[in-house]
Amino acid sequence: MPTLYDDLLSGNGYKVRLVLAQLGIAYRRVQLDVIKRETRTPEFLKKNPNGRIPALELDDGTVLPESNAIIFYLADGTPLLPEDRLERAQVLQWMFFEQYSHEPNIATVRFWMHLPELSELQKVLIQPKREAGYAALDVMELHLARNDWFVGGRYTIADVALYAYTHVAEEGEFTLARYDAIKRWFGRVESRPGYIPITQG
Ligand SMILES: N[C@@H](CCC(=O)N[C@@H](CS)C(=O)NCC(=O)O)C(=O)O
Repeated sequence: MPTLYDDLLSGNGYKVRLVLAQLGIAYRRVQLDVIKRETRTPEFLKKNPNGRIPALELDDGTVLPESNAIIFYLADGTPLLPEDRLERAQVLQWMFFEQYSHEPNIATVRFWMHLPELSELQKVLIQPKREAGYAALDVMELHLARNDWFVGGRYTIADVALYAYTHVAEEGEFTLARYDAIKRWFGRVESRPGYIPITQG
């Protein structure tokens, strides 16, 4: 049975929990508190030298970090990842977009809101990150105004990757008021079989 190193606060961890739940895969979950820096212990750094969760430890001891790599691995051969060559590339297209244009802005600002206080650098960076976060939401809104899902007309791990931090963006004080297509897509994601909320371990 695989072991997931995770933190219930983490949207990156939630991507993996959601896919595991929807695929009905049994697993062990180890909670590491990122605010208490429990991912930076010598013991965990041996598993993931990058000191971050999520990381999935497979039965043979291989440790796979990076949320989008983990869900790609889990979803391969299931309806959550298309077989078509172009559609697989489009899934990756949205997952790279998530990691470059979305998560470093929306997830980071949300995380900062959970800290007792911001550093001077964080105070400077928060406004540009907020603007870049809204730019990513605009791109999603444009796509979802014309499409029910991100790739191939059906629910895939591209939706999982983007849903994880978008649906909690308001915790980072992003307003979703003008994003009607995104809010309708939330409803579609939340009605998929096996859906679990971010708070569920
Ligand atoms: N690109 C990575 C990002 C992982 C990441 O930033 N994890 C955060 C929690 S969401 C973490 O472990 N932070 C603890 C630290 O940096 O010490 C992924 O998608 O998995």
